[in-house]
Amino acid sequence: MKRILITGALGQIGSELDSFLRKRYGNENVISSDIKPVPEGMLNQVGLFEHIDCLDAREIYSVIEKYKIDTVFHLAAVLSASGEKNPQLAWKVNINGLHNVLEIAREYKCAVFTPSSIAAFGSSTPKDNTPQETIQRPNTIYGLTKVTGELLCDYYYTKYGVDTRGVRFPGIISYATLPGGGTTDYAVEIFYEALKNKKYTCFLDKDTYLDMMYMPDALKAAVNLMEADPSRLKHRNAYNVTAESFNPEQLADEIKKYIPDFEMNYDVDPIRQAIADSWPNRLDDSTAKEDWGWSPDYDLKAMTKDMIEKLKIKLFTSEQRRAYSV
Ligand code: VAH
Repeated sequence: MKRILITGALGQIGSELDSFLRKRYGNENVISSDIKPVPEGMLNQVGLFEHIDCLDAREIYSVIEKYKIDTVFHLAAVLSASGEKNPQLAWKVNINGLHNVLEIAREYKCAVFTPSSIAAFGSSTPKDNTPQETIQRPNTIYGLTKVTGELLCDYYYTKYGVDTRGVRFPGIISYATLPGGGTTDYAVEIFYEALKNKKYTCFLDKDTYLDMMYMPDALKAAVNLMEADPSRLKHRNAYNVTAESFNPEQLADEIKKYIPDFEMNYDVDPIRQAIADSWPNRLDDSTAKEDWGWSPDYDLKAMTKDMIEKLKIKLFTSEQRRAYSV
C-alpha cells in the first residue's frame, strides 16, 4: 500500500482516515476525494483533494491514473436512516458506486477496502455474540446494499484476484466530523448536547443495545486489515469487529460522571428504532482477532473520557473551559 485514494473523504470516517493515513504514508501518497467540495473550515485539514462522484467512473479512472493509485478506501455511501428516505439513491451510490470502483481496481490492480456494517445483519440473525458466518437477511436498503457489497467484493477477489478486504463496522463515535443520516448518530449528538445544553433527547429507546466503536479504533481496524499478511486472512468481506456494546441509558450514565446535572430524555423515532432493533446487540469478533490481531483500545469509559476532553477543546474557548463546571 503506497498510493492511496479515499472516496467519501469528507464523511465521518473519511475526514479522519485522511489525516491518519497521511501521517502514516506521507502527505504526497494520500489523495482524498468526495462528491462535495472541501468546506472552508476544513481547507487546512485536508491534503491532496480531487472531486469524485463515484457514479461517474471517468472521474475515478482519471484520479487513479493521475496519481498511480494502488489502494482505494471506498467510503462513499448513503447510511441507514438516509437510505430509508431514498432507497433508490442508496442502491445507486452503495452498489453502482462500489461496482465502478471494483471494475477500475480490476483493471489497475488496486487493493480495495470497503466497510460493511452490523447493518448487514437482520432480525433473524443471532443477536448476542453474532457469529462471523451466520444468517444475513437485513430489511433496510442500507443493510441490503452492505450484504450485496460484501458478496460483490468477495466475487472480485475470487473471480479476478482483486485484493478486496472489509470489516463490519458498528456505530462509530468521533468528535471531529458529525455523522450524517445514521441510526447510531445519537451516540455522537449526545456529547455535543450534553456539553452545550446539559440535556439531550434521544431518538432510540433507553435499553437499545448496539455495538459501538471509537474512531481511533475504527481507523486502526481499517488500516491494520489492509496491512495484514493476506495469507492469514480466512475471510475477505467482511470481518466482524467491535469494541463495546451499550445502550443510551448506559452512555448517559457515563456522561453524568463528567456532567452530573446532565438530563437525558427520550422521544423514540419509530423508523430508526425499527432499524436499530433489527441489528445485533453484540458481535463475536474473535475471527478478526485470530486472523489479523484485531484489538480495540477504547471501551465505553475510555471513549467517553476522551470525547468529553476533545469536545470541550473544540466547542469552548479557554475562558469558557475554565468556567465550565465539568
Ligand atoms: C448507520 N453509522 O447508523 C451507520 C452504521 C452500524 C451503523 O452503519 O447507518
